[in-house]
Amino acid sequence: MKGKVFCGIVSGLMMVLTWTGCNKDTEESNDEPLVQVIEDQYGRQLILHGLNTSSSAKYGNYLPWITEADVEREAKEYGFNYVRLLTSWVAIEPQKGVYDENYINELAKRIDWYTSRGMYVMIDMHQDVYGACVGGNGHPDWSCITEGAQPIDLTGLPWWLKNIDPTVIASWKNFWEYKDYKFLQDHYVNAWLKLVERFKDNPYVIGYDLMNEPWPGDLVKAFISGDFERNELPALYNRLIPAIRKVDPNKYIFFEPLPAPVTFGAPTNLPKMEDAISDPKLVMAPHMYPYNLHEGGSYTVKDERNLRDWERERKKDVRFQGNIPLVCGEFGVSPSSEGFDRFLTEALGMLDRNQWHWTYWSNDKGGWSPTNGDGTETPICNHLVRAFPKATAGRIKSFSYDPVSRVFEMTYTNNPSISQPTEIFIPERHYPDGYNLDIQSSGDYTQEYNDATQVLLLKVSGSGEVKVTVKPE
Ligand code: IDC
Repeated sequence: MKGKVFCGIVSGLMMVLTWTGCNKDTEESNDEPLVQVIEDQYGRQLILHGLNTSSSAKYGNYLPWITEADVEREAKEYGFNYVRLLTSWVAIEPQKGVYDENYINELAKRIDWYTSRGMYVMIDMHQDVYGACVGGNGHPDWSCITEGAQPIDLTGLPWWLKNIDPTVIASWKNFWEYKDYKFLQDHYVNAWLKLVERFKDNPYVIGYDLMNEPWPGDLVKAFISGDFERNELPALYNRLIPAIRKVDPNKYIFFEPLPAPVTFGAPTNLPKMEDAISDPKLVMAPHMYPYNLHEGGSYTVKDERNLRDWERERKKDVRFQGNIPLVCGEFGVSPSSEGFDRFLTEALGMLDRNQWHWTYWSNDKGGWSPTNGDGTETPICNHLVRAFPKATAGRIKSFSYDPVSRVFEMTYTNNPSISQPTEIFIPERHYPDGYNLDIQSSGDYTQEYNDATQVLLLKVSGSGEVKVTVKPE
């Protein structure tokens, strides 16, 4: 019964949001190229693949469960070049105005495990359901202002539905009420600055995900009028972005829309976000969870529609935001869901087609993870480990990898002034009998495969188009 009620709530919300529409009048056209890309310090275009690390960091000592060996495996065996590393406000500022330097040092140690291997770290300020004080995680107890609201019993319902608890609603309402509770957002900004100051000089810390799945207090403003995304949410971003830019003008800043029903493919109402530097480095970082799959069901026709809607709407978003890059910060599926492999094939194909980056939810062992508790792989792993252009000395026109035929294709325009080679990850597991490499280029080229990293290094002269095809023997 409870399940039915909440399905009804969700479907209702989705209809309202679709009907509310979005504030964009850009028309879709399928062949308009994305203009802005994420670049490394050499000017190469990056494509970022990796894992959310970790849900376990929401609790206890707020550190992910990983060891350095797990990071090594991701870099070498899986070819990942990216991580969405969870931290939280409570971990940084457990008491008002008191920062936990010991925690920040431990976090820095983990960050080094990645960055010393040339992997990029995006720091995610995570929360689910506000904070532990109201049954969630992320925001510190001292920031919960519930003003006498009484909790209701929501046991047995999915975790995210706890967001309708009156104590959660009250905490969020006051967090967004900048006029009356200025100190809350001011402290949130300062907690961010603490991290930014610490990590700004590490070129492999690629940027900052301002808030995981920002949730409104006023549900009417969020889901009926759309005003939460037009006012309160950008107001916080417009405090955070200039504050971060004063300390760090270089890294990418990742911002998220209202999570639901954007995650199912609905439009957003976010206005165009402005960076506080002349050459903006903003990245949109929405999540993608088709409804049935997220609740453990199978990949239904409705979910397929969610995925198509998501692609269409996010294309509109990035254009509206000025052709900015996009990272799908979270998507995930249980390997016991019927159709999970078709979902992964379609979702990953869609992300590649748009040159969008991703971090899979999550690396926590078992369940949706690519690895089991004993370290063996789940069926998820073979999907996530795929051929892709990690870094391209030029601009990608298109790339794709077909997990059935195992054909990887890529076309890019070479930029000979970039000193570093193009790096394409070609996982040996998918080419047990070796692979055929075909390179079409008007300029001379040299290529070399590094067995240890499973990366093809390609150096091309001239500024012509280069076409790379990899096929199994
Ligand atoms: C989930 C974890 C689950 C935990 C729950 C609440 O998988 O074990 O009980 O959080 O903390 C999100 C959130 C992300 C969720 C994930 C999967 O950002 O924290 O993790 N999800 O439900 N938004 C949509 C899905």
